Amino acid sequence: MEIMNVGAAIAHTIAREGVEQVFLVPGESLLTILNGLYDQSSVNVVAARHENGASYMALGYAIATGKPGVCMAQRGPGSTNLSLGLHCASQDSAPVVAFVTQVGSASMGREAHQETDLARMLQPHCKTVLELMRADRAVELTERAFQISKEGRPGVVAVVIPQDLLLEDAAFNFAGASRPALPGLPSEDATEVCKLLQAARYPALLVGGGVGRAGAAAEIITLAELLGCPILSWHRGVVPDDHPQRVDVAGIRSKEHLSKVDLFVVLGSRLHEDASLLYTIPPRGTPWVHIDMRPGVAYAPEPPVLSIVADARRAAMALITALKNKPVVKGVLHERQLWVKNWRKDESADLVIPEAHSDSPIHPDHLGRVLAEVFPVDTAVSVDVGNFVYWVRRNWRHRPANLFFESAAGSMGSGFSTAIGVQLARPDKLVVAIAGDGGFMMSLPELETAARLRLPIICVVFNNNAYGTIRWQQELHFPKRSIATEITNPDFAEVARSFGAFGERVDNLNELVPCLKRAINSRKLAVLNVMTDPNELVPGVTLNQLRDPAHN
Ligand SMILES: Cc1ncc(C[n+]2csc(CCOP(=O)(O)OP(=O)(O)O)c2C)c(N)n1
Ligand SMILES: [Mg+2]
Repeated sequence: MEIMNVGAAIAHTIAREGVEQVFLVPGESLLTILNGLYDQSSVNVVAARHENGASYMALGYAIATGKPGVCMAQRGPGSTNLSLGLHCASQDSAPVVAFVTQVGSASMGREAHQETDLARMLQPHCKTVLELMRADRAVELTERAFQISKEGRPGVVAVVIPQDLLLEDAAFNFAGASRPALPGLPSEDATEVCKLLQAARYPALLVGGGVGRAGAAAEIITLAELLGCPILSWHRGVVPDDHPQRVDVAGIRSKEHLSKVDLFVVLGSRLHEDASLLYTIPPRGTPWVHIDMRPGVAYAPEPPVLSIVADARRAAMALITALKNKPVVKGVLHERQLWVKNWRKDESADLVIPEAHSDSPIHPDHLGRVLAEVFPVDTAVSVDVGNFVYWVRRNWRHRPANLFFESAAGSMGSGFSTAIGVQLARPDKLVVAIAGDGGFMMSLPELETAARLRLPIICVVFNNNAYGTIRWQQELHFPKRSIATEITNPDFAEVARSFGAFGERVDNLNELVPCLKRAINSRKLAVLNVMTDPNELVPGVTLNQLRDPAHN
C-alpha cells in the first residue's frame, strides 16, 4: 500500500500501464495529475493547442503502438473539445483512455462553473464512462479503464474525476497493466467453418481493420492461397494491395463477380456502412460466417450462419491447420484463381482516368503519383478527409507495414494531429500527413505543437481553395448553385515558416519533386502548400464536365 493523492495515483497507474505519451491542454483542475506526471520519468506530457488535437494525438499513438492512447481535459469546455477525437477513436476501434475533470462534489448539480453532464455527453463515444466516487478507488477505476479500452474490440473509456477528489490522499495498491485476451478459434468451430468452405464453390474472405490490428496479414494470405479465393478488403494496407488475390473496394462494387460468391467468411470487420456498401454485403441469400472480437455489431441483410468471437490471426491459423489436410482439388483451385484474376483485371480497368495535361495548377493525380514515387514504401501516412484522398489512395502502394491511416469517422482536421501521435510513438518512421486546404486549416494550431516538439512530419496540402468534396456534391445535386464551398487560404508555407518549420508553396509540377526532397532533407517539420486544380473533382469527374456535359 502506498499513500498519495489521487492525481499522483492516476499518474502512477498511467506509467505502470507502459504509456509513454499523454496529450492534453492543461487546466486548473488537472494540477495534481500534472504534478504526479512530473515525477514519472517514463511518461512525456504533450501540451496540445486544442483538445481535439490532443484526442487525435492519443488516437495516433494508439494506432501506432496498439497501446492505449491517453488524453486529458478540463471540465466542460475541455471535454467538449476533446470529444471529437474520442468519436473518431471509437469508430476506428482504437484504445483510448480519456481523463476528464468534473466540478467539485460540493458544487455538483448546481450548474456550477464549467459544469456539464460529462457522462451523458461522452457516453456515445465510449465503451463505458467510469465516474470516480471515492478517492481510495482511483487506481482500481483507472486500471479498469485501461483494461476495458483494450479488451475485445478496442475502444474509448472516459474517466470522470470530480476536482476535489483529485486532491485527497488515500492508500493504493497497484496491480499493473492487464493483457487483453486474444481468443482463438476452438477446433470444433474451425471444423464447422472448414465444412462450409469445402461445400462452397466460390468462397471469399472479407477482411477488415481487425485483421490489421491482429497483425494477421500473412495468415490471411496463406488461408486465401490454400483456398484460391479472393480477399475482399475496404481497408487499405490490411493485406498488400498488389497481392494477386486482393480485391479492392472498386472490385467489391462489381455485381457480376460478387454475385458468384456462395460463402463469405468475414474476419475482423464490423461491416461498417462503407465496407458493406450500405449494409448490402454479404447479400441476401448468400451464407456468411462472422469471426471477430465483437461479432454482434455487424449488420447485413441476413444474419450469419455462424458467429464466432475470435482474434483474426488466431482464427486464421486454426483454419489453416484445419484445411491443410484437406487441400482444394486442383481443378477447383484453378477455376477460382482464374475468377480472382479476372476480377482484379476488371477492377483496375475501372481506375483508368484520362492523362493530365496541365502542369500548373497541378493535377491532383500527378501529385498523388509523385508522393507515391518520392516517399519510401514504409512511410507512415495519415490522411485527412476530402476529395483529395481519392488521388492519394489510387496511387499509394498499400502494405501492412506502411501504417496508412484514414479516419473511419471521416473527420476533417484529423490527419495532421493524428500524425503527431504516430510520430511520437514511432520516432524511427518517416511520417507524412496529407490534407486538403479545408481540413489542414482545422488542424493548424497543432503546427506549433509539432514545431515545438521538433517532429519532422511532412505535411502535404492539396490546396484547391475549396471544400472540394461538398462543391462536387453541390454541383451534382444542385447544379450551378454553388454556395459556402469556395474558400480562401493563407499561404500555409508562410504560416509554417513563421512557426520555425520548413515551408514551400508549389505551383508547378516540375517544382514538386525537388521541393519534396528539400523537405525530407530538412529533417524538420515541413509544410508543402501545393496548388492543385480545383476543376479536378474526383478521378474521372471535372467541374467543367459537370457544369457543361459537352465540355471535355
Ligand atoms: C469535421 C468535419 N466537418 C465537415 C465535414 C464535411 N466535409 C467532408 S469533406 C469536406 C471538404 C473538405 O475540404 P478539403 O479539406 O479542402 O478537401 P477537398 O475535398 O477540397 O479535397 C467537408 C466540409 C467533415 N467530414 N468533417
Ligand atoms: Mg480543398
